[in-house]
Amino acid sequence: MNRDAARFTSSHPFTLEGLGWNGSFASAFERYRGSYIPGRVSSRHRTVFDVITDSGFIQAGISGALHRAGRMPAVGDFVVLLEKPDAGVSLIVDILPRKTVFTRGVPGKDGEDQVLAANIDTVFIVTAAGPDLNCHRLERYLAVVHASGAEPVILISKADLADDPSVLTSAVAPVAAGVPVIALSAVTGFGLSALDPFLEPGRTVALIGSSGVGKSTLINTLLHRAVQDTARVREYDGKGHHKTTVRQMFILESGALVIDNPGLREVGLGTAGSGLSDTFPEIRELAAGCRFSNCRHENEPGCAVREAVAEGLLSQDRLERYILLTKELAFQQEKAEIGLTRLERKRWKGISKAARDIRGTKDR
Ligand SMILES: Nc1nc2c(ncn2[C@@H]2O[C@H](COP(=O)(O)OP(=O)(O)OP(=O)(O)O)[C@@H](O)[C@H]2O)c(=O)[nH]1
Ligand SMILES: [Mg+2]
Ligand SMILES: [Zn+2]
Repeated sequence: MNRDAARFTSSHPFTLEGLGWNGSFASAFERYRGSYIPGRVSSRHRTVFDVITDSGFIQAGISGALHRAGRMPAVGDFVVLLEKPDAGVSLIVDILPRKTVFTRGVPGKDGEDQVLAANIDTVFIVTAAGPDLNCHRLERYLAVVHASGAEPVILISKADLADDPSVLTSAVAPVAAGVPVIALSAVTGFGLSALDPFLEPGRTVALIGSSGVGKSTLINTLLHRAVQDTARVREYDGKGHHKTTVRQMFILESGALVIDNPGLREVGLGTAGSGLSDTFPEIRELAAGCRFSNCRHENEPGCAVREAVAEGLLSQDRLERYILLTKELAFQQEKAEIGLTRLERKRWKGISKAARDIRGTKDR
């Protein structure tokens, strides 16, 4: 058991509910009996996964069948484990259907969006006061989060560097479009209590944002808040200065689960189609008044969106970015469709190989 495992088990006797388990996971698990147990993936190393179960923390590999089918568990996944006491290992044999899926937004080589984390309730999009505060990038993050099914919250970190934190929140208000915005400082503790409603027991929160915006520092602060054991605290600080390279789930004293992510260099839109319309809700509403239902709001006659710009109700800037992101999305989707054909072929290969294995026959 490694150090992180020790932190998990020291103060929390786990229940599956505490890990975010619910009725739909339970019914998906029903067909498994006997030596199968459910668990939640807290971290992924190259081929080994850290999994939390109601009896503690284990490490597991994945079954050959999952591997061949190209089904890779992600952090946050609820998985089905088969204990193999003779071999001294646990195997992940299935991934229970995901409640939400957070993808990189950049299709992998097989054209399918890469799943970064699963079953997330809330995503804290972290952006730092100062030069990182970039509304355009926020729009991209928002699109990806909206598409994931998780609820976005914008955090402006390092508020201690600003003279007036209220300026920070109003700076992003035009792109927030109703999404909560919280300015905070992990250093002074300013604004931290505003996170409480999102950190309820069994809720899963993921932090994303560029490298250096203070995601890990914030998690450290949240972990420390109610923890008495300072030795452990120091130990954690020891690696806090390194940039995060491994995605990992932690359990806060409040009972919430938080996932630290490595800084994202690139925020692609992937196939986050639905996310875009949620990111620009005012444009979606205005578009209902356009003469053509497929209006691109460029030079079509009877465009209610351009009319709103002319009347000063919508900024030209925001419309331009919407159009740009829409075009990018169309391009990505086309790319993904091409890739999907390839992916289907790979899947089929996996399935037919598994079938041959079962029959004990060989390809010739
Ligand atoms: N002034 C100030 N500095 C902070 C705050 N939070 C974090 N920092 C500093 O910002 C730097 C980067 O913090 P990290 O927590 O490592 O950032 P990260 O987002 O986890 O970065 P990656 O792991 O590379 O993605 C560190 O030097 C922190 O001390 C804050 O609230 N105020
Ligand atoms: Mg980090
Ligand atoms: Zn229009």
